[in-house]
Amino acid sequence: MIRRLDAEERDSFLADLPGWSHEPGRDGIRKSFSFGDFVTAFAFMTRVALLAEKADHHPEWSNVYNRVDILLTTHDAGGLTMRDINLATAIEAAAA
Ligand code: HBI
Repeated sequence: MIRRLDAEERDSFLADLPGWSHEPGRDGIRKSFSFGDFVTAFAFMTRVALLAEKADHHPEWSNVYNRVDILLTTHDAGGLTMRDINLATAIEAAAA
C-alpha cells in the first residue's frame, strides 16, 4: 500500500507545481485549466487519459467547453500520494 504524504511533503511538492492547490476535503490536489476552445481542451484530456492509463492512476475531472478541472487523489490510500504528484507533473508537461 502506497503511503499518504504529510503536510510538509505536500507543500514542498506543491511549490513546484504551478497553479495546483491542496483540496483539504479530499486530501488531494486540484487545478483548473482553460484552453482556446473545446477541441483544444479535449485534445489535452486525450493526452492526459493516455498518461493516466500508462500510470494506472486516474484523475477525477470535469470539462465545460474550454475548461478542464482536475482533482488528483489516491483512492487506494485515501489521500495524496506520490502517484498524484507524479501524474500532476506529467499533466503539466501535457498542458505545455
Ligand atoms: N486512480 N486516482 C486513483 N487512485 C487509485 O487508487 C487508483 C487509480 N487508478 C487505478 C487503480 N487505483 C488501480 O490500482 C486499482 O486500484 C483499481
